[in-house]
Amino acid sequence: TGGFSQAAPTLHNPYKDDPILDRALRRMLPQECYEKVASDLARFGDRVVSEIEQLGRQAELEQPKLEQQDAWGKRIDKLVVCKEWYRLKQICAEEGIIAIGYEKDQDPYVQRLHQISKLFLFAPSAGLVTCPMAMTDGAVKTLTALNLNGKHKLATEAIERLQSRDPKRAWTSGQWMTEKKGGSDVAGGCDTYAINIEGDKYRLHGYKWFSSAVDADIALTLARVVDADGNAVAGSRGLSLFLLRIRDDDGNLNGIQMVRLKNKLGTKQLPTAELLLDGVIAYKIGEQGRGVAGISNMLNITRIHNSVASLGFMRRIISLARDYATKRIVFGQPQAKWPLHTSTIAKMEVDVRGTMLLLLESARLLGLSEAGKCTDVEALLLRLITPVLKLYAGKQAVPLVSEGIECFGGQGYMEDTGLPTLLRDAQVTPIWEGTTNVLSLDVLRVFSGRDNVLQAFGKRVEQLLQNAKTDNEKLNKSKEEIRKALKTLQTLLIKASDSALNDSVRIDS
Ligand code: MFK
Ligand code: FAD
Repeated sequence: TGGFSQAAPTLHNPYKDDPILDRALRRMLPQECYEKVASDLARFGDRVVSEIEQLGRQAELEQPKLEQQDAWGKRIDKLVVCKEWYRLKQICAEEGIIAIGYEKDQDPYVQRLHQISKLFLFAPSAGLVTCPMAMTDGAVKTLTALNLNGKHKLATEAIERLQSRDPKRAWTSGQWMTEKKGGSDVAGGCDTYAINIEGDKYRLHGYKWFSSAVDADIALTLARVVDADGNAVAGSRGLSLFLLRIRDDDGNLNGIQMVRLKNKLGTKQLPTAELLLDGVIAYKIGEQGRGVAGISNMLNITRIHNSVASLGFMRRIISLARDYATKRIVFGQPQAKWPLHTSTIAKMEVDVRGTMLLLLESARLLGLSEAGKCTDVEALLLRLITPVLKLYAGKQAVPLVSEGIECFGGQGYMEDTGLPTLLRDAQVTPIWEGTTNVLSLDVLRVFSGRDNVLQAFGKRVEQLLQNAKTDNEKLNKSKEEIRKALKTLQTLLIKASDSALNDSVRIDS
């Protein structure tokens, strides 16, 4: 009695185990590129299983701490993060998690598809190091888009280091937008002020309410420039974008006090701090008063990364549940032999596959747009798909991971299985980087006053329907239904964006 022990679920190579990723890449990439990418992903998948998974788990078990004073009462604000967290960051550099997205030796869209696929394999094992990676990618994109490379000393160094493959040189970035009064309504909530020292150099004073991965090297943030009379412009047009170093070369904080670390439902591996900015030296980058537009480049990148994380959590719970279904005997046979159980897993699988294809399409469009090879229609589609993908994947993740946890019965609820971490961490994905409602409003922002977006969207759907050649009567009927639904959707979107323009649905209220 009591001698039975249940065989645990096995984590298989997430690339070889994925039912759709390899097939999709084979279809989307030129043959030669496909072979190169597939071989890197298959090798990396082995590394996830043999090394990365344990590091990520340890980061969950050994959570960050903040030591604010030394034994003698001196304020030190020392952030203590486990060595596995640092090792994971080094692995990101070695594996080119950021670099791949920017390398130019392949066809324009190949690098983003490669990078996003690699991140997808990494995300559920990464101990949330994917959060600083998202912001780091967003920072490279933002600094590059502002054309600062070679023109601005710190920005030039940052662009090189943020995508470095050398762990000793590699930097990461933070993204400090949210304040106590508002995270969605950044413009309404921002009470950080910038006082000019000289040229583009300022001192920042304010309080940032959520600052994740605060072990980073640089940050992008928003503040209001104070003029010679001590006044600052209110609202969105008063916000400017700033670049700063968090610590100097000796590791001393740059006019920053870490007030406390957040006590969170999940993302416990990740140090998220409240920061008092008390004279931080920062550089205004981009045009004054165009801070929100400037940081949007970062938002759109981190929103794609966020979708990768949502999908990664969903894929991980399904693949563990599938494996477990062959091992757990219920009522005399493995779960996998019970149709009711397999149909539960099948339903999750279908949901995830659709979102996965949308993610890969966004990566393709992102790569094309960055190479300047996007048509106008494709550029609009990318702008449209990004918030839709983020909100949809985030919204899907929590119920789906919860369903997946249930597949393990009581064991799914046990901390030492590591499974509850997936559910806790999934819960953040619909919240940060824009909540579902805020992103719905962003979709309206895209449609607002731009009939060409509707046309672009309609054209792309029609193109896909035509490509899906079929003589099957049932599928032809579905196509007709999709066409009808598209017409209705277009009418609804026109109405909604008209209302947005007429202020009856105010984007800024
Ligand atoms: C594991 C992976 C994890 C990922 C990393 C996680 C770590 C970081 C966690 C965070 O949560 S960081 C903070 C994230 N914060 C948000 O996502 C804020 C959510 N709120 C919004 O997105 C609001 O819609 C917004 C702050 C943008 C509203 O601000 P405004 O100033 O009221 O917007 P307004 O006036 O409509 O737009 C100003 C300009 O920006 C306009 O350009 P123009 O002036 O040229 O017309 C807009 O078109 C432009 N804009 C706004 N959003 C845009 C955009 N442009 C392109 N893309 C967008 N998404
Ligand atoms: P609110 O804006 O108060 O939103 C509350 C509710 O109101 C939501 O349901 C929202 O959808 C709804 N709402 C808001 N506006 C509208 C509207 N116009 N119409 C309809 N509904 C609306 N921020 C950073 O800047 N940097 C970070 O590194 C960072 N890290 C984070 C880490 C964690 C773990 C978490 C949880 C948050 C982090 N954030 C960070 C903050 C995050 O981006 C914000 O919490 C998020 O954007 C929501 O803002 P808020 O908390 O002010 O909520």
